[in-house]
Amino acid sequence: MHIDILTVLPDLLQSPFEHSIMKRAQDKGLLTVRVHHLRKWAVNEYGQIDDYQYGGGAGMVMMCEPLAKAIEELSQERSYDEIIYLTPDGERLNQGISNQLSLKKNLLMICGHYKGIDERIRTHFVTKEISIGDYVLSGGELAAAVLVDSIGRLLPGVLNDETSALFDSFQDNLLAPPVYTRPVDFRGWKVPDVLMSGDHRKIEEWRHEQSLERTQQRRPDLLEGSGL
Ligand code: 6GU
Repeated sequence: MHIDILTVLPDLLQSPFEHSIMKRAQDKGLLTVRVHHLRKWAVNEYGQIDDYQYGGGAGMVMMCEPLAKAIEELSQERSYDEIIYLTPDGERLNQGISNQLSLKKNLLMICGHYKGIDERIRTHFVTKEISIGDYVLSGGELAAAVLVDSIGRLLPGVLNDETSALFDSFQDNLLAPPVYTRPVDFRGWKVPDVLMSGDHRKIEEWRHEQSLERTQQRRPDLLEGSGL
């Protein structure tokens, strides 16, 4: 998969993909991420990419021209399956959306800033609008990092058995069960006996029960309509 990201703060997107699973995905050639500075397509030599909004009011709006030029130039190199605008008024991200996007080949992500981007770019170029939750961030960059991470780890070959996405919270609409490691007794707090029993069927049963219980307690909304 190839992901292009358009941003006015490219530095903010340097480190997030240089570690751990995202690094491995790129080292293995399964994922390429290119961060593009929108100022490259600025309307003048001052690097202008935003302007006051029509109708008045505080806050700048990201202009049509830099975004349109950037999108068109990048589109000559590859044909995008989705052009995604990260915005708090987009569709709220969930595992299902990440699963679907992980099947695509080329994605372009646009990080908004200030009051957002000119509506005409949303109408005529953007194919999908995503929010990562009901709170406001200063810009779309951290949201793009979240989205790339959640998609990247799903690409075939990125995860091994140990990190398999099959057992993630949400992959089956259930939260993950509790986990323990050495020592078996820490300050008198013991690991559940069943995990030391060596009975794999019993362990799987226990884990499933714990998942269900945890989901019922913390996120009953995930169980509604799932038939569980
Ligand atoms: Cl995608 N962008 C911004 N600026 N704030 C957000 C968001 C995105 N998702 C949740 N809050």
